[in-house]
Amino acid sequence: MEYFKKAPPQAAAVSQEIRDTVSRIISDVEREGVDAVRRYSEKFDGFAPAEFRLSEQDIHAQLAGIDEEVTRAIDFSIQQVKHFAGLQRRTLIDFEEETLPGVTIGQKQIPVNAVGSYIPGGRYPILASAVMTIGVPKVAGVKRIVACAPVQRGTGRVNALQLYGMVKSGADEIYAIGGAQAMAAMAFGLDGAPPLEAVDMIVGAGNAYVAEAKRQLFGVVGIDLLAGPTEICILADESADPEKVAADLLAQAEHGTNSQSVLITTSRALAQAVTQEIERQLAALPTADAAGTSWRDYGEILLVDSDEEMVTVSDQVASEHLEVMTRDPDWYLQRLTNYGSLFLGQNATVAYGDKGIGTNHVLPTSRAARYTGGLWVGKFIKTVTWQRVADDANQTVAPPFIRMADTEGMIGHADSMRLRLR
Ligand code: HSO
Ligand code: ZN
Repeated sequence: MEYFKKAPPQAAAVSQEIRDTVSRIISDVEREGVDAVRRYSEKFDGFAPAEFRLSEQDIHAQLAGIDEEVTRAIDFSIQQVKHFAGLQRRTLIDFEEETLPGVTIGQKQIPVNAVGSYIPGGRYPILASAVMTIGVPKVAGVKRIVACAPVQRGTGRVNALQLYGMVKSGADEIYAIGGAQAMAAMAFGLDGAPPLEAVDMIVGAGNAYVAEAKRQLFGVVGIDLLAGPTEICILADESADPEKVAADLLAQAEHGTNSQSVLITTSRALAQAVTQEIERQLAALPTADAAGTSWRDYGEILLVDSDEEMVTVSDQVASEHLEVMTRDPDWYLQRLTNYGSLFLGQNATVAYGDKGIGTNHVLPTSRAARYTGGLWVGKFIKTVTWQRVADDANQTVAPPFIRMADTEGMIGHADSMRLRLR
């Protein structure tokens, strides 16, 4: 493997400063509740309302006059994502089996009772976020979905189109709270009339503070995964169109100034053409400040000798999004093992997945694709187990387990089983 373009070395993503700030916010919200939330909201968002929960009237008023063409587009996204989540739900089955005469063991799927979803503000008011983190738990059968979103600076209001997405995706309660304080509020609950009852799991992407809050709150509540800056990796041979390759690299690079875009190719000519295309497209791209910085600081082009090496190197990169623009994308589908979501062929651009073709856009970053997939309906469902033992079956299972327990000195365990033999 040869670097055609190599990114300069970077400092660690999560600084001690972020860890300490988040830890202080979390313990303040745990101790002081809504007063601490109000203090941080005032400090970070210039917003200190009496009540953070949006009432039906607030929501109604804020949704008046929003662009109908956009709401239809959001509806389309919700439909596709919920449809696919429903198909995935079918793969989670309940079953039981008589594993020994009289011993029946089973598994059962139970949705998490209450989920808190964070809808990020940030550089762009991403409209599909609510679809991914509210629509999907809805399909899972989660009974109560709480949404938190920051207000836009100076307005004291959540983005109206994002709000539409939250309502349409199925949020039961919506709060205008942002940042780490939102994550802590959902995890611990807040007093009030009515109170915000603590949820069982918090999900959704956000900035470094939100991600760090999730990490620190894991254990108090469940989390989905720790989403860092967006990543894209493209595998391309000489058959790929440099214009599309460059556009897709830049599309994810525009997320922020630290998005990682990687091209792995067997073709030096393509590497050259893509490099030129990126400069050409950056010159006209309104978001070139972010995209250009990301490309300069994090962008890489790797030259490899064969299709096999392309697979090996790609599995090491383990990118959040992986595009395959080669003669035979299916060959790669069969062999690649590490990615969050795979986009096959010249047409399947990552942006389709981002906006709601059906797959989830909350995906593993920072090489977490080595050990997990992304957010999906199954993350909101607990696969639990159960067992039942008929009278006669005690004779089969008790003796070996009594022997084990006696050997361990766990006499209480042994006695509880001996009772079943009487
Ligand atoms: N690529 C982002 C999701 C997104 N991009 C939504 C644009 N809209 C993280 O997977
Ligand atoms: Zn994106």
